[in-house]
Amino acid sequence: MDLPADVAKLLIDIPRPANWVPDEYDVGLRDIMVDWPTADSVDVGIVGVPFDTAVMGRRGCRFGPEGVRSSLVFSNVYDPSLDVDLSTGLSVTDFGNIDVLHTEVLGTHERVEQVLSSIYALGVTPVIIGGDHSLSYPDIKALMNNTGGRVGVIMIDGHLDVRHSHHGEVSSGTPFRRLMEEPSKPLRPCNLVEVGINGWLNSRYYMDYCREMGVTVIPARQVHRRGIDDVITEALERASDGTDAIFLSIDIDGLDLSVAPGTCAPSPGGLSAYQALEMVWQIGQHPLSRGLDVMEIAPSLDSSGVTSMMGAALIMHYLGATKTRLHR
Ligand SMILES: [Mn+2]
Repeated sequence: MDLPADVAKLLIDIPRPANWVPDEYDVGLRDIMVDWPTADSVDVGIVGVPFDTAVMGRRGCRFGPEGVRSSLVFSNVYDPSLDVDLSTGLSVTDFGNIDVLHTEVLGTHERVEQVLSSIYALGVTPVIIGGDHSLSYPDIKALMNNTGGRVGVIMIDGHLDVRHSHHGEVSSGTPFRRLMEEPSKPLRPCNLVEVGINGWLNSRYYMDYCREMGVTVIPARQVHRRGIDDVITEALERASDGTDAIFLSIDIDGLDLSVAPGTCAPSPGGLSAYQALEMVWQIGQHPLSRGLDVMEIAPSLDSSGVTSMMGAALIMHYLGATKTRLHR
């Protein structure tokens, strides 16, 4: 596979991690990964974006790609609970990390949009490891650039992320308003579903904005009371209504702080590990699913690496769901 030269030079190669605990009957994710420059085609491509300059609070998620990749090393390609085996029928690569500009938020966004647009143009479904949530703007913009019609977005997050700005600056709290205000093919509010909103951390002003615009907000407490299957059904209905593609964006702070302590703003009462995994499993199998980002994992704020392990498990579920989607 060929990427344009100006795009390829924005990618920093990551050596494939070593296998720590070999067993001749195990097949690990690292064993099935292919090298993209020599592969004929690739179904899913991992892309790291080590950038957290748009976090206004506790930083550290620029090390998210490193933390999550270290946990992915331990992944076997078979999950008995899903009964999915990735050892055949799915081509996975790692494009490495995008060469970001740590002192320039918008300059970094331009690079991310450029790289991911080229990856989408190859027909690859990207799995992006952040990095702060401001980056979901270029992640989703790249999909919009490669889709004839509209894109629907389902996001898991403790926060609404529809701020005008942080005192004039683009931040990790602004990406979804920016997408809805795009001049060309903007994200339609009726196709945006925000799941897991929670805690004493969101302004009434922005909740009112979402209601007035017609954004679907399903707070964490409602998820716990309704049950996750019902929430997924509604989310998919809304995100697929009149759209050509669905993007799933996960801010790890949408999960409960017991399973995601390693992030800027941990969330008491957020989604459980099971609820988040089930969302990825079901949404990733939808015929329109075209990408995932897993954002805001900060290993330096983590407890025993559990947040990185959670991120790796969400990515493995998306790989399993994508294989199922492609072979249906
Ligand atoms: Mn967020």
